[in-house]
Amino acid sequence: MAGSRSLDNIAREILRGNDKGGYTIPTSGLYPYQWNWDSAFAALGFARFDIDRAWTEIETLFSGQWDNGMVPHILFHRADPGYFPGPEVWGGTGPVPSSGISQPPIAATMVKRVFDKNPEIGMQRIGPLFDKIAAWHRWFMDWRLDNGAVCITHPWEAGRDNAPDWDGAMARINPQKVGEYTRRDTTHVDSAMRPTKYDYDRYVWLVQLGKRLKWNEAELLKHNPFRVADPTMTFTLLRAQRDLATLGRAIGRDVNDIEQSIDILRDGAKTLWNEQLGSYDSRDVRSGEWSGSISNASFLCWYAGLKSTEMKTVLNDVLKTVRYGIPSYDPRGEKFDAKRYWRGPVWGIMNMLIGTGMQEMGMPEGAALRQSTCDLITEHGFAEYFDPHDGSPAGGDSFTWTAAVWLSWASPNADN
Ligand code: 9WN
Repeated sequence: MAGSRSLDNIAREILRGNDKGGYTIPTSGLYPYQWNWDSAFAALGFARFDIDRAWTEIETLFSGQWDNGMVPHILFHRADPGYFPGPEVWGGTGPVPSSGISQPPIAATMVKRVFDKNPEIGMQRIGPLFDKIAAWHRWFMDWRLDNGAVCITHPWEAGRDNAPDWDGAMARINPQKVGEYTRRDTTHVDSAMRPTKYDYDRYVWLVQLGKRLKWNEAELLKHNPFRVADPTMTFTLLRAQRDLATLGRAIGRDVNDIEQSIDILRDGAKTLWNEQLGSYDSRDVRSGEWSGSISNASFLCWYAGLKSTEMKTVLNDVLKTVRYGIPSYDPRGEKFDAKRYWRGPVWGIMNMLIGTGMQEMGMPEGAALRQSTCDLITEHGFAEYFDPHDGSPAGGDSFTWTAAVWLSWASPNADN
């Protein structure tokens, strides 16, 4: 087992190794492009040893922002045949070839943390970024709210691609006319750890629909059968708006609009409380049905600044069932699968968001989760995700966000 100092060095090497010049890929082979929330985590990792590079990561991400404010979930800076679906399948309409959907808006929160590390440099870099982040958040507020909760229009948008949360909405899609396509992910990674063909047919069908509608949000609102109000999006945007307001005040901007949106999102978060399940849950806006899913996103309430003793009880019950928390889906649920992507495995990034939320709330569970994430990475490496029972690594390796989580939170040398 490597010591924490040498693990810090390995984590730095992973970030440097995945650096393609101004942006970082999540891992080579499986994900050869710039992903939205991965880059926000990467920036935080870089901030431990190269503050300038941290700012550049976010600036490159926002170079792909669309005229309507949307920041894509993938920027295809340089074509790479190793990933499907690539730029031509998506037909993004922004300044950089891109996908047509977004991802959890954590950038403002990570930018605030990078800013706080060195406010002098932060003051030089934050100005233009503040406006761009505000425009992105406004796009969510304008196009994606359902009773104040933030909706996704594609499972990839939540970053939790094949979570059981979407099963109901996915089942209503008939992907018959999707045509032939070749997946590339299963050439890089064991297919038992990836979404199924059933899921991929529907992912691709939704991409084809969006492209046909030229990614016009008003049209998508009318025609896209997939619209799910999601705790990942709602809690991260609520948190991000708070952090953006703080940054705005620090640089003398008018933050009235942002403050109003905080109230709307706080009310929206209440609509994700599933009383029968006794947990935060996803809500299918088209059918009105609950997903009935206790996922790791359910525990992002504290990160969003919401107190919840009920979720604390749920968390302790879930943690009793695994060696390494927090599983992406409740192991007591029949859809739990310890190895398959977002249907069971543990993700360091989610642990960090949830854990920092708990630490900020003064909950001792936060430090315990940090320690358990430290043990997981120390014993099992910098994998994309892990089996919650035995910690065995899954998905891609030398993974950017796991290295970033280590450097900025899980390592005993990180400032917590
Ligand atoms: C699709 C890059 C991304 C993460 C997502 C994760 C996975 C992509 C894929 O990888 O999704 O966006 O092809 O499976 O689910 O959260 O941002 O690491």
